[in-house]
This record gives sequence, structure tokens and C-alpha cells, in this order.
Amino acid sequence: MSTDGARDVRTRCQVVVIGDQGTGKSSLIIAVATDSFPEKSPPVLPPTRLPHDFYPDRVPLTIIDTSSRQEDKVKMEMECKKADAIVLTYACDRPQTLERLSSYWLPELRQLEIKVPVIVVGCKLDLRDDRQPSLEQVMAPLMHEFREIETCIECSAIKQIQIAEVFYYAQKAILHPTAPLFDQETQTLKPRCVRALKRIFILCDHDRDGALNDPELNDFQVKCFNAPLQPSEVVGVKKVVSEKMAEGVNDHGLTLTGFLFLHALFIERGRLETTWTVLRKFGYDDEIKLRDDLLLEPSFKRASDQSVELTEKALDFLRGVFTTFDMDGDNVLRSQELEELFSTAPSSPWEESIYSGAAETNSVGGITLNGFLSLWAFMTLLEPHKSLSHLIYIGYPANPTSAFRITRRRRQDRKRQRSQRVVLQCYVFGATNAGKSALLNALIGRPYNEAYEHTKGDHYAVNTVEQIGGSRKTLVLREINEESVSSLLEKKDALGSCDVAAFVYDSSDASSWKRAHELLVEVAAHGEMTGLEVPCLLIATKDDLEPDASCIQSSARVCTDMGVEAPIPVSMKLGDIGNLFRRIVDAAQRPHLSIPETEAGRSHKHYRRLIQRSLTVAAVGVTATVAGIAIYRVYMARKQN
Ligand SMILES: Nc1nc2c(ncn2[C@@H]2O[C@H](COP(=O)(O)OP(=O)(O)OP(=O)(O)O)[C@@H](O)[C@H]2O)c(=O)[nH]1
Ligand SMILES: [Mg+2]
Repeated sequence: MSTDGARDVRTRCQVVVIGDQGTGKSSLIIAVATDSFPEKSPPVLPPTRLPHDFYPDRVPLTIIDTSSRQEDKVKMEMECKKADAIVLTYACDRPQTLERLSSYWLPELRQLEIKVPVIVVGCKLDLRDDRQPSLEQVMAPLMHEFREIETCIECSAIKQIQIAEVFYYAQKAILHPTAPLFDQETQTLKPRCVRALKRIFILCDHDRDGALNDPELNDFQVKCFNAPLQPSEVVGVKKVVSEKMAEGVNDHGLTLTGFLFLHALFIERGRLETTWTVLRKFGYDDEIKLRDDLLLEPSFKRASDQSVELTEKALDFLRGVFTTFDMDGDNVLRSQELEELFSTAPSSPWEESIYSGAAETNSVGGITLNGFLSLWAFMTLLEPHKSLSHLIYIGYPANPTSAFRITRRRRQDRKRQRSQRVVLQCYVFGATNAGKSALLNALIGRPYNEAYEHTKGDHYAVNTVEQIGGSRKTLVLREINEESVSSLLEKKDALGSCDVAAFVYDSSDASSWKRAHELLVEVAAHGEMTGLEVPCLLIATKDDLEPDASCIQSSARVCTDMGVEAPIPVSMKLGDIGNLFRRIVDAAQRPHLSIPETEAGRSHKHYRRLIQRSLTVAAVGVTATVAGIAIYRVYMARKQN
């Protein structure tokens, strides 16, 4: 397969011709290339090239002949593996060669896991006995059993009947494949194709009245086929649709149902190129995903301590989308409404558990505007490219670069003593059973759960937090379970995307505190070593239980020694968390404060200070010498005057 990369358009097609000995493979190839019938042809031809202007798609076609002899089998298989389509021949005058298609050739291709379309070709049509059953009768069961057969055709090289058509169908099957668009089994459009066509329909429905009126149909036609529809053609299209499907057309024009029906009709009638042209004009690749080159801008190139956020413009668009799809106006998107919202994307971006449980929902799983925007902010932070593609899929009308902002480096924020971020991420460390998950659940308003379940894998929670003064920030909590700390901290830039770290411990359990302390030291040391220091907070959970006395003493000492604030006591059980989340956001916003200092860090800093001081002394000395030289020069100059 060959494509020109950026635009995913094929520049070359390769067809391999296989079939039983003497069925007419080489003659077929010579006939198409030279318009003549060879009296005698070599057993296997060298590759034959049909130039780009041979067929209307203007893509050159290379035809590979093969030998069906047993000793050439390996070579034939190799060619098949490189093929974009296969022409499989039988001879119309030898029914046993037809039987061999289902008994040998097609199963053989399956066994080789060759997934390209197959064109079955009956050669020597001129020798066909008219008493034989028709092509349709013979082929229907075969095509039913082997869905990889795209087309069946009979031809005659000697009489030049349907020779060019054979390779035309082969090329068409490559350039405009059926499989991604249409389910042969159910005879319906594939879901991904429906989603793409629906998006195209919505993008063309400028007045958003759920139907394409005549000017909208014309714009669509011009965009896709570079030519307007004649008024009579518009009438004709609508007539065809309304005759077969009453709801396909209404007073305003062609409805989405009608638009989809029309495409199913094109495909059923073999006019796949029409639907493919439409999809490609709207930026889809062969897998009906947006082409990669459309997703190159913005590039999201950034340092590890920078993040990606949505701009106010993107958020405005998303607020509008939320309102549009909140059909019942209850300020919550039910799962069907959310599904509908993403029905123009290949799938919903939030099906994975990492997203599905991360935001605020109402009691029946509906998502609030707050939860909706939080999930977008979270997806943008975690997977900006996914966010970009889904923004385009749901119809973001402006240039995508206007939707994203790359934040200032956190290093810079620390120097300026202020973070400019709107979305802040907190890593939540702590021993197993310390109460991390309970904390995450509290952020998204989940009720407290007495039952304990150890968290495995990634676990996030995201919500907005109101600051004093009324401004809102989005807080993302990431639970880091005990066993994944070491692998996380192996990476040099592990703390790059961490705006603040929380160390959670069970205040009734000395070992839980001990572990939190160890983790605090580990993270602080990591920050000092990599220059990615983060503000740290201690959170003492289960405040409703009897506190462990040694914990209290030890934590007070550690806080003084390391220069962090006293632990924040909370009880998830009692719902007593005070202004915990606001404090986490506060700490993240002032990245120069709450940075713990380890003993090693302190002595290193002391050492650095010493060096700095001696450098300053040395520098003053140098300046004095330079000043001395300058004075001397002036003195010399005066002397000379
Ligand atoms: N009494 C009391 N129990 C709590 C409180 N917070 C959490 N728990 C309980 O403590 C247990 C552990 O809580 P989790 O939040 O699952 O702990 P975790 O830190 O996420 O644990 P891992 O996922 O295993 O690392 C659960 O049974 C909770 O119900 C609290 O404030 N008070
Ligand atoms: Mg947990």
C-alpha cells in the first residue's frame, strides 16, 4: 500500500492476479495493457503498469502476474501479501476451476490472513456454455460465504469483452473500499460511517434546522464535487428519497435520515466513490478518522513543567454545546444526551474508566455543566490531542489553535511567585488504606463509603473549586497508590505535571504516618534533585477516630524541620473537610511556598550559598581590578595630553 503520507491519498495501487493454471491470467493482463490478444504468452509476465490516466481516479495501477505451479507457491504468497487487491481467475469453460475457488483459493487466502478485497473473474467468456447457470446464480452463495469478494465479473481477452472493467473494479475496491462504510451482513451503513456522515450533515446545516435546504445542499455539492446541482437535480434527489422514505424530506429540505439513506443507496448501487469523496473532502482517512495532518496544529510542544488548557473561547463553545444537547433543559446531560453530543465522533472520548468515574454526576449518572467542563479540562491536561480531535468532531467552528493555551513553565511561576494556571493537578500520595480514594470521592461529591477497596491503576477526580473572591479553578486529584510510587519517581520529570502534592495518612495509625513521612521526604528529595520542586501538604484523615499520640508529636517536628504547614485534619466519614480543596488550590497557586526541605537539600543549599558568596567576593575583586585598569588608562591618557 502506498500513500503520500500527509494527506493519506493513495498514489499507487498494486493488484496481484492469481488462479488455476491455464485460466487466462497472463492473457488477461496483456489484453488490458495492449488491447490485443496474444497468440502465445510467457508463463509469467513481468510487472505491468497501467498509467495514471488509464482510469478516472488518475492513480497508476501495477499488475503482478503469478504462476500457479507448486514450486512457485512461496513467491505467489509473497506477492499476495504485498497486494492492495487480488484478482482471482477461473475459466468459464472449465467448471472445476470455478469449484476450486471455494475449495482451495479463497480458504488459502484466508489462511494467509490476506485481508484485501478480492475480484473474482471468469475468463474465456467466449467459450462459456449458455446452458450453464448465470453468473449471479453461481456467485451469490460464494459471495455470501466469502465476504472478501468485492465483485464478480466475466470477461473475454480474445474478444476484448469487459477487460478494462476487471481492473477498474479492482482499483475501485482499493481506492473506495466497501468494508469501512457498509456492513454486507446487515446491509446497513457501519456505525463509524454514520457518525461521520452525521457530523458532515450538521456542519452543512448552517441554519441548524435539522434539514438541508436547497442553498445548503448546493454548498455541500460544490464543496464535495466542485459543481452546483441543477434545480432539476435537487428536485430529483428529494423525489428519490421521499418516495422510498417519507421522513427523508420535510418542508425545510433533506433530513439527516434522508441524507444517510441517500448514501446507503449510493453504496448499494456500487457508487462508493461518491460517499468516499464526501468523507475525504471533510477530512476523513481510510479508517474514517480525521486525517492526522488536520490534527497537527496546535502541536502542543512543551516542557515537562508546562500544561495545556482550554481557552475561554473553547469553553464558551462547550457551554453552548452543553445547552444544545441538554434537550430537557434540566442542566444535566443524561447518558443518551451525552451519547448524542458525541455521536459525530468515532466514539465517546470518556468511555474509559479513567474518565467515566472522574467527574461530578447527579444521582442517576447525569453529568452537570460543571462536571462536563471539568472533564474537558481534564482531558486537555492529560491527552491534549484527544481533546483537539473531539473538539473538531463535535464541530468547533474556529481555528483549533484558538482553543488551546500552553501554560507558563512552573519554574517561571515559582520565580514570579504566582501560577497563572486555571487547571491545577494535585498528586495524592499515601500508604494503602490511608484514605486517598475517600478524598478523591469527596471532591466530586460522592457519598462516603465504609467499605474498603484497594485502588489499582489510574484513579483521578476533577472538579472546580471556588476561591476566596469568587474565581474558580479546576482541581485534578491523581491518586498515586503505594506500589506505583517507585516506578513514578524513577522518571526524571515525574513531578513535571504535579502542581501540588498531598500526603495523606490515617491519623489513628502510626505506620500510616510513617509511610506518609517517607513519601514526603522522597518526593521532596526528587524535587530538589530535578529542580521540579512542588508545594506539599500533609492531610491527616480519619479525624473521627482516636488519634495516635506519637503521630501528633512526630508530625509537628517534621513540619517544623522541613518547613511545611501543619497537617490538615479531615474526616470523610463525618463529611468534615473544611476548606481542604481550597487550600490545595491555594498551595498550587503559590508555587514558591510550602516547598519542603530535606536535610540533604538544606546542606546542598547551604553549600550553594557559600559558593555563591565566595563567587560574589571574587566578582567584586574582579570589578575592582577592572576599575583600576580603567582609572589607570584615564590617568595614562591625561598624562599623554
Ligand atoms: N473512620 C474513617 N474511615 C475512613 C475515613 N476516610 C476513609 N476511611 C476508610 O478507610 C478505608 C480506606 O480508605 P480509602 O480511601 O479506600 O484508602 P486509600 O488510601 O485509597 O487506599 P488504597 O487505595 O488501598 O491505597 C475505607 O474503608 C474508608 O471507608 C474517615 O475519615 N474516617
Ligand atoms: Mg484508593
